[in-house]
Amino acid sequence: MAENDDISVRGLAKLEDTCRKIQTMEIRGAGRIARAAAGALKEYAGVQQVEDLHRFHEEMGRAADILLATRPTAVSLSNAVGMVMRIQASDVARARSAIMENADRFIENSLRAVDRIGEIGSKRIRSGETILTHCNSEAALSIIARAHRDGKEIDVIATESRPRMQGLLTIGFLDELGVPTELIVDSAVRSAMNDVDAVVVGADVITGNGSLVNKIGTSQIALFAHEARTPFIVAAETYKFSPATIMGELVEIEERPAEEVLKDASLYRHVRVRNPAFDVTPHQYIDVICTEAGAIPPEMSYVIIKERLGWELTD
Ligand code: RUB
Repeated sequence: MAENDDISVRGLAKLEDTCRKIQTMEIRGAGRIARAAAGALKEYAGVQQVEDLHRFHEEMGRAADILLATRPTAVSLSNAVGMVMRIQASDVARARSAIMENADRFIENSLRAVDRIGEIGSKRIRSGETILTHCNSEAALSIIARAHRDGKEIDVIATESRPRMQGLLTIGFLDELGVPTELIVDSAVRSAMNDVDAVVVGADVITGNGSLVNKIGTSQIALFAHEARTPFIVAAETYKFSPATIMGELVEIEERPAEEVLKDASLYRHVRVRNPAFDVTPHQYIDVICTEAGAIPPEMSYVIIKERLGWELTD
C-alpha cells in the first residue's frame, strides 16, 4: 500500500471510531455530538492526500455521510456538518484549510454559545427556587451553573432519565459544583412538580413552529409543568434549530436497541420492547427558548432559522 493511501485509511479509521463513539453514546448530547463531528471532519480533511479537487469533495462528502448516519434525530449534527462543509475553493489546499477553519470556528462558537445561554437563561432563575432538569444537557446545566455561580441559592431536582441514566451525569456535575440536588425516578416528576419553580431542559431539535425534540420523557414533564403553571425553559444553541422542518419535513425519532430497556427480551414470546430516544413537546407548553442570540418565544423559531441558519421558505 502506498504511504499516501495508508494515511487516508488511518484517517477513515479515526473517523469511524468517532462514529462508533457517537452511536454507542460514549459521545452524547447534541452539542458534544456536533463538536465531535466538526472535529472529525477537520481531522479527515487534514489527512486527505488527493490532489484533484473533485476527488477531495467526494472524499469529504463520504465522511459527512458516514457521520450523518450515526444518530438520526439531532439536527445539530447535520447543521454542524453543513456549516463545516460550506466552502468555496479553487484547489485542494484551500479547500482543506477552509474546512479546517470552519470546524475550528464551529467548535469555538458552540462553546461560546453554551456560556452565553447560561448568562441569558440564568436571569430567569431567582434565589430560593427549585429547578427541575431532565437528562443531561450542557446548555441547560450552563443556566443552572451560572445561577449558582452568581450566588443564587437554588436547589435542583434531576430525573434519572431511563434507560441510559444520563441523570447520573447531571447529578455528578451538580455535586462537583456544590448545588444541592435531589435525584428522582422519571415517574416521580408529577408529584415532584409541586415543589418546582421552573423546568430547564436542553434540545436536540427546535422545529420551525417552535416545538421541541428532546430526551424521551421531556414532553410529559412539559405537560405537568403546564398543568401546574410552572415555567418551562428550553436551552438551545441556534444550530439546534431545524431548517428542514420549515420545508415540512418531520423529525425522525431515533429508536434505540431494546436491550437498553430489557436485557433479555427473548424471555417473552408476546412482548415487544420499544425504546424511542426522544419525544416532541408542543410549542404551546414552552415559555421561552434561551439561545445565544437571546431569550425568544417558540413562535420566533422561523426567524432564527432564517437569520441564523440562512434558510427561508421560497416559492
Ligand atoms: C441528550 C439530550 C439532551 C440534548 C441537549 O440525549 O436529550 O437534552 O441533546 O444536550 P442523548 P446539550 O443522551 O441521547 O444524546 O445541551 O448537551 O447539547
